[in-house]
Amino acid sequence: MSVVTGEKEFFTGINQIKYEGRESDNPLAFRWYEADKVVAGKTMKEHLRFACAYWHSFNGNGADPFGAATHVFPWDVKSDAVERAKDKMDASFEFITKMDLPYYCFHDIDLVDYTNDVSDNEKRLHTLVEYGKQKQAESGVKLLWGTANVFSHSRYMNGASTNPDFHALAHAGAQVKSAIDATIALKGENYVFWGGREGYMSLLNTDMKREQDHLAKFLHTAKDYARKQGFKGTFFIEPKPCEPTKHQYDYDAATVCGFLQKYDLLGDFKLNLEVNHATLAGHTFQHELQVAVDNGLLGSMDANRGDMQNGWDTDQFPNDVMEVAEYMLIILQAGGFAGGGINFDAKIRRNSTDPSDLFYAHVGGMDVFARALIIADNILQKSDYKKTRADRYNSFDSGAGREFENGKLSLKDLRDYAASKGEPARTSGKQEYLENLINRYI
Ligand code: XUL
Ligand code: CO
Repeated sequence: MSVVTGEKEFFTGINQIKYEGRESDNPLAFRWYEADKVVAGKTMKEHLRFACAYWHSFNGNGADPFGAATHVFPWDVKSDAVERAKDKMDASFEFITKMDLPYYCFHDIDLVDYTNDVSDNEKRLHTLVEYGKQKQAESGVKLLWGTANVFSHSRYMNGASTNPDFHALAHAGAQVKSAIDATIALKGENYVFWGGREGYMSLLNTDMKREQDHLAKFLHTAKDYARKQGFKGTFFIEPKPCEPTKHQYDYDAATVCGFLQKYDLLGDFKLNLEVNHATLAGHTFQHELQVAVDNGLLGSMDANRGDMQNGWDTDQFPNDVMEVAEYMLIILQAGGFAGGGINFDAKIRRNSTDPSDLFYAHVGGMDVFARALIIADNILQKSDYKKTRADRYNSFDSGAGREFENGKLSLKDLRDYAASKGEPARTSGKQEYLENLINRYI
């Protein structure tokens, strides 16, 4: 990939980030991520399908509930909203190509600021989509997924598609329609629904059943529209248990699996899982991945991490090799993502104010996944990990156990087996042995 800048270079002094290997002491180089290196039959680039999140990297300004913006962006200065948005897109493609990231993801309002005028917003987005087409063609960067931000505007304070006021729901429809149009025009490979306000703050004022019916109807309506426009990609639901609502309807992977089944949405929809959302739901991310894989619904992931001591969505960049290796074990065994990839839904800290900080963050995130991919592949190829796990279940491979799996045994048969065989032997689960494997292959 070659670097693509606009008229002005925004990240001056930083060139394209390259693979320099383990011994390099250059903080702006990859030690593990070698895009074309083949691991387990595919290149790293094909396995990992990294994407840059437009919102955190080019809009998020470091503001928090206690303080104003700390990130001052040189692309955010022109007074005309569309001109400003074009500068931002120049900066974003410069960053993405310097990082050698193959994909990006956006919300509609990340690309250009919106007003309260539906038609004007459609025009603005269309202008940026036309500009984006040129940038994509010049660089080869592709759109992993698009989405609509139907949670920030005050009209969505009671929900978007689950708003008790139909008028607000219709506005969400308008935004989703043009975000789908934009995704299709930019050849987006998937479309995401994250229901930030699709939930409740108090059950005292909420008809939960009616709201969930509306959510499902809305998803069907959006999906039917997109299919009619020729969209071939997958729709992803991104689970999160809470924040900003007290309770979000797309609570976790298992909840969304049940929801998709109940409302006949399987087939078009899969999951976009996020690490920090799993933490908030009281699950490991490995658990969320495994639930998705077991249901044939692993679509994509938002990579980040929370903070062990904080109970909110801190969206930090991933850096824990042990943990990410466990993710990659599951992802590799599942044969990868169904259409999605690894989107860095992560932000640099409020006090990380150098332009290079955004590069360090992505270098670290890409390297930790590349390293984890190699570790997971080694564990699967060289160790007895798979065999150890399979052997735990070998009593079901033949004899009465097999008959039970095939539905051939009655409860009385189970009783007779137990009575005739006495006590089962104690068999170790070998947890520490398996945990040590990861360290052994790092
Ligand atoms: C919020 C979050 C979103 C979605 C897209 O927690 O993860 O950025 O990924 O709307
Ligand atoms: Co996310």
